[in-house]
Amino acid sequence: MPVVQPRVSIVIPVRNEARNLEVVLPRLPAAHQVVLVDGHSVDGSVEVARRCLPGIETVDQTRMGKGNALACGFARVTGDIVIMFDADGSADPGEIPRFVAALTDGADFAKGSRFRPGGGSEDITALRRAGNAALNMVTNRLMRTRFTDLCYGYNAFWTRILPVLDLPAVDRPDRQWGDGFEVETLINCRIAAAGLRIAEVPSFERDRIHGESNLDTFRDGMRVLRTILAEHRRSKRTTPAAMRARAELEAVTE
Ligand SMILES: Nc1nc2c(ncn2[C@@H]2O[C@H](COP(=O)(O)OP(=O)(O)OP(=O)(O)O)[C@@H](O)[C@H]2O)c(=O)[nH]1
Ligand SMILES: [Mg+2]
Repeated sequence: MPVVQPRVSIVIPVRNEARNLEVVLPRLPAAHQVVLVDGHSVDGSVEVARRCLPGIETVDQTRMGKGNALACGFARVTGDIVIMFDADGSADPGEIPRFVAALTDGADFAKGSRFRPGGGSEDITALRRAGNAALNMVTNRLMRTRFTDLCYGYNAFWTRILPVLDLPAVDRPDRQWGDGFEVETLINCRIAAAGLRIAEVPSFERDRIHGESNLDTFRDGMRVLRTILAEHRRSKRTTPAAMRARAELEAVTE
């Protein structure tokens, strides 16, 4: 049964983004829910967010890393659609309707792409662009996908597909694979392996407004490569968890 007017939940991982939140939060369109997942910020990010957007829900992440932050945020979602939204000013809130439209038009996963006509970036360095292109190519070869922008954090999906992502449990105390910046690749690969419908949405990435990136090009690039190889192996075997996830998904989409 298609949802005619889907409720949109915006999930924002935040690690010391107080000055950016002041600019970004007032620009968000009205949404069913905005969830800020705090990553041990020491600059008053949570207080600033509550002041700028009184209805915002805030949650502390349980471990370290952007992947764990997203998993904690997804666990709080009550809407029909999840928007993954960075707090640093790179993601344009004006593009949210485009992501929602891709989903209501039939996609399960709307993947932002800086490299589709109409997209772009003023934030990506030449080195990261080259690394992303290489990792993108490896993924497309192994997973038989046609991604144009593997390592991009602005994406959206129907909440009902969450079981397919099978992200690490949020209540485990020890660090899990998928807790770091590899999370976007992990999600892309699992969606593809499950045979879900992916639509790419042209997206323009702006420069981070204040502060510095949390990403380490080489370390995180290697984590992404390991993730692609691991997800390729995973896609070859159907684990009980994956079977359960697919069965659940079929049950809700029937
Ligand atoms: N909660 C939480 N948020 C994080 C963590 N690492 C990054 N983030 C947030 O995730 C978003 C993206 O992080 P960035 O550091 O901008 O990384 P990026 O956008 O991949 O890389 P750049 O293009 O260099 O900015 C921002 O809103 C960060 O505050 C973390 O460990 N925990
Ligand atoms: Mg950024």
